Amino acid sequence: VPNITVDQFKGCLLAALLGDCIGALFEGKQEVPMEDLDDLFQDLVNEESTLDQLVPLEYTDDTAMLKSVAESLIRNKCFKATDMANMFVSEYFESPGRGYGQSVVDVFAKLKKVSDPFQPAREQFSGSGSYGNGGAMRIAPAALFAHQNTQHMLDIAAQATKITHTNRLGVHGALLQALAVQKALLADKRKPIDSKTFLTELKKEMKSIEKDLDKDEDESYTNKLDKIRHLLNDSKTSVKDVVRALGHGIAAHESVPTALYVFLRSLQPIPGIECDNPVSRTIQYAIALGGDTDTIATMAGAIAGAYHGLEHIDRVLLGRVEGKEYIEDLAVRLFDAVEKSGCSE
Ligand code: R7I
Ligand code: MG
Ligand code: MG
Ligand code: MG
Repeated sequence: VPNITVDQFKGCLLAALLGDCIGALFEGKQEVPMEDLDDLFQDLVNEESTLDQLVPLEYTDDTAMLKSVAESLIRNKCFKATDMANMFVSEYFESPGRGYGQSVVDVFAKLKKVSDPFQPAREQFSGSGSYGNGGAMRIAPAALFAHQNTQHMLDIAAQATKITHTNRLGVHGALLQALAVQKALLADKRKPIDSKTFLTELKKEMKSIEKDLDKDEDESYTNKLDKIRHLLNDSKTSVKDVVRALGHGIAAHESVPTALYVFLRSLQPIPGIECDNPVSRTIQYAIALGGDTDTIATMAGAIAGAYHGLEHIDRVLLGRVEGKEYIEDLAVRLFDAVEKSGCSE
């Protein structure tokens, strides 16, 4: 059994924060020029650069909701739907300007009035539920909290997602992200990650999760994992190839596999990215893909941070963002909650 450390919890949540705050500068841009982005990162990691106009970089809904997932699990030592829903609602109404998804705000308004915390989410998009990536973007704390028991983790992750997202693609996207964070956390640090094995093991889990789907369903996460493998195998894969094959949008199925690809690709150096810190590289490469940059960088960051740990979080870069002290403390409290976890009802 690997020795999981609090520094991995810190790495995970702080890298997610970095991805959100830096990625938010580019959210919605279809193309992000590599050279400009590299110049920005060189500035951000340089203590001598003041960047007064830019910093502190503020976090968005991705981190706001991640905070609520973590706080609710810590307080209850367990998943409690009503409590987590209340946390989302109070966080949103306290600070509504953090760039939330266009439709999820209707859920928050309805949650104030109903007793079933899953009902408003079920009503989204004429009853089909949202397939936005809002479930996946905030799920890392659930993966950390329940990493010792995969079935329990998947259960918590699905429930935590269904407070806002009930569409199968939204829920399964969050499950894939949770599994990826768990795998990165548990990976043997004495040898490099073998991407092929990493993906094969995830595929086994996703196949079982998607067992009711048509075999050749193009929108399946199982198929996306094969696409990730192909992209990694081809040394000529470009930003455009990645976006074409996996997407970079706000839909879970067009961003969660993308983030996983980014994590695996960023284990090695990437042409056009000067920085050799693997966590910073992960975030920079995620942003280089354009589209939903804050969310893809936050998800790729969470996976990378869980694997590489606090020692690979660039302190100067961290100095540029809002909420770092709070998030570091949150990681400590989440780590302590793992030992005490247990549901009494
Ligand atoms: O998923 P969600 O919380 O949004 C997260 C995104 C991240 O990029 C954040 O950084 C933030 O910018 O927003 O919020 P939702 O409103 O549930 O989903 C986001 C968007 O996905 C919706 O506003 C729709 O445009 C789209 N979408 C759908 N469109 C058609 N049919 C989600 N589900 C559907 C659908 O079923
Ligand atoms: Mg956001
Ligand atoms: Mg947005
Ligand atoms: Mg986003």
